Amino acid sequence: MSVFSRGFGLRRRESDPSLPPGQYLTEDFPVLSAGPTQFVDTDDWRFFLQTEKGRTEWSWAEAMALPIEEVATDIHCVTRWSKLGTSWRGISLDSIFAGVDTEYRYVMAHSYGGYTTNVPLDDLLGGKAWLAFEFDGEPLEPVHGGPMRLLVPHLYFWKSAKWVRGLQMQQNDDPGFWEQNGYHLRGDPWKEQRYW
Ligand SMILES: Nc1nc2c(c(=O)[nH]1)N[C@H]1C(S)=C(S)[C@@H](COP(=O)(O)O)O[C@H]1N2
Ligand SMILES: [Mo]
Repeated sequence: MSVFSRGFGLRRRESDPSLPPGQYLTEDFPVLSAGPTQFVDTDDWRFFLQTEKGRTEWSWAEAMALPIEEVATDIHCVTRWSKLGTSWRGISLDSIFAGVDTEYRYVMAHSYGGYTTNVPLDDLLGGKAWLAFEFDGEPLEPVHGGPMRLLVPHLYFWKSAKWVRGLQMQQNDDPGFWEQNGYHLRGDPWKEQRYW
């Protein structure tokens, strides 16, 4: 009986409509970093937005004064794990970009430690992306990108830059770290945009 239930559960999972094609469920939270974990004190943390017209910077206190949102979302790594129903707190990128004037349509996200990833501006606006500083009701751990990471859950998780330091507007969709190494320029998990 229990064997039958397990088998049934497995089949249901395989056809789970919240799993993008080729993804498998994980219950834990794997750590994937291309380099060493960065330890950035919130006293030293700064966040910049650089456009062709100028630069805006936020201290930690200034960022915390922006509207803070609760985010419940699924996340999908290109290495095929997906984690459903994760909960975060963060600042909408709409708040960061409010009042910012730019003609450029692409963004390069920069991290402490040197990681970069490119994202079209449209994928960061409209309630789709956040600067996240809490996971599961706790301050975001350094291994997962604390004190602050980008959270762009509708794209593969490599776009969610850990230890995010700033965003630079760019005229063209120039590739970031993984994108230069063969990952797709956009990375939509529902279209399986893994590599190119
Ligand atoms: N700064 C930085 N951000 C990063 C990475 C990294 O190596 N450095 N790896 C990316 C990849 S490939 C994934 S899958 C996720 C992993 O996030 P996690 O370690 O919190 O699971 O972070 C993304 N953001
Ligand atoms: Mo990844």
